[in-house]
Amino acid sequence: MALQPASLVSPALSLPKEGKSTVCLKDSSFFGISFSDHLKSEFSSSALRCKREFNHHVGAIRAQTTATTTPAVNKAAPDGKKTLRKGSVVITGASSGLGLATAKALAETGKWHVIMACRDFLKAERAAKSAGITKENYTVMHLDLASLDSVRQFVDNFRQSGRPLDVLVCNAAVYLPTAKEPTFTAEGFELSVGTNHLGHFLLSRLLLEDLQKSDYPSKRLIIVGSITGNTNTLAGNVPPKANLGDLRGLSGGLTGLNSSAMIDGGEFDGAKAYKDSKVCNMLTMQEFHRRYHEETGITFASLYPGCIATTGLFREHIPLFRWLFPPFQKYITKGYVSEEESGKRLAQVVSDPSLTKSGVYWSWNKNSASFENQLSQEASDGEKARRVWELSEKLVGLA
Ligand code: NDP
Ligand code: PMR
Repeated sequence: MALQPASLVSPALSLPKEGKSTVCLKDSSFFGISFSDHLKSEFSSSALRCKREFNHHVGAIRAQTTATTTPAVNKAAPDGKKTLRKGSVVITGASSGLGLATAKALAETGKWHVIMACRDFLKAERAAKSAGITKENYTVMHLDLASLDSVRQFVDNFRQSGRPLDVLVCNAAVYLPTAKEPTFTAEGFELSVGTNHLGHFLLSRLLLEDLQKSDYPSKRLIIVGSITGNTNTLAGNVPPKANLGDLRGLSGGLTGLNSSAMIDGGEFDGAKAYKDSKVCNMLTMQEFHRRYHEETGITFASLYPGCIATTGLFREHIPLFRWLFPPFQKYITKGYVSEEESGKRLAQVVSDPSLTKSGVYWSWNKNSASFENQLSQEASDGEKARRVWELSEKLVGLA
């Protein structure tokens, strides 16, 4: 049967071209999701064209595994040019999708050693092999973000490995759109926010110290965000919308017992919990920037890599969704990117010398050029960022 993507959305829907436009969506339904009322969304994006002068200024690269005692920049190259040691990057959830594609893109340059921080060791090893990542360019280390003990254990193991930490990428996530009831992490937090936000919050807070110790020229902490957490976009206006409310559920510990499993204190909704977790990711990046950028020189960044409609993120969605979603994104919204392309984008945020600005939420335009995008009002609310930070540090045992 031929697929007719045009029939997937109501004709009442007009999608934005580039730049500033207003989107109006009439009552419509898509993959079981229905809309009420008209949705209006302002799209504003000031495109910033970024040059890719990749590593011209650093010259040749030399491999090195235990760099804690070796300076990042050596003077040993025969041509007299300074050389830079191999960068060391931790990527969470590198066993599939965006994380794996990024690991591959970085490893292929020969300039990075990738620590694949994954919950399933064997799956990660197999994924690295089938992606063709060569042995000397990666290490798999166990990390289950749904357990704070595992996060702490990972940090200990990483430190014992003696590797420096030059870049940390918080990429792993779960998305549970069909769950009727909440499920929980080892410490009893709702699983999506517990994994995507709280696990990464503890990890990045602990590893900040290690990043600070790095002598690499550009140290970065990157937290993957998403368009669906930003209600200033059409995608972010697809119900259920992200909304952290007054954070009463988060302050109650997201346990689903005496308090709600949802950050805003409402009824459990798996799709909303994921989008809320992405708002937390983007707020955390900004709070890191506010607190630590000036003092440490670390670049804090977030990004929307594009709609990678084929990844394992949608594994819990109904089969019809998984079948229709890629052509819908390819032919209707045109927001689709391949895993390979998304990996190149995140690899740029890790290592491109032109993407060192801190506090930025990166996106890419139709020509795959990066630009600094605008976050929604909630995802850029400084006061909310501070409160999410403070509540999160209590929940993970840092305060
Ligand atoms: P995938 O499901 O392919 O990758 C998610 C990764 O997270 C997997 O490696 C998974 O491990 C890992 N993971 C899940 N739970 C845990 C845990 N408890 N501990 C450690 N690792 C865990 O999805 P994507 O590649 O699409 O998602 C990657 C990032 O991109 C996410 O942050 C997502 O929010 C973001 N994103 C994705 C978009 C898309 O269109 N796909 C769009 C915008 C943002 P395992 O292999 O063991 O399951
Ligand atoms: Mg969305 C420009 C339009 C656009 C883009 C870029 C996305 C990205 N989506 C867009 C539009 C729409 N989506 C429209 C108009 C609809 C209703 C017809 C729609 C529906 C939809 C659903 C049901 N979209 C989805 C879902 C999901 O379950 C995905 C989700 O929200 O996961 C949290 C999703 C996504 N759409 C995207 C992206 C990137 C996703 C994946 C979500 C993410 O990782 O943040």
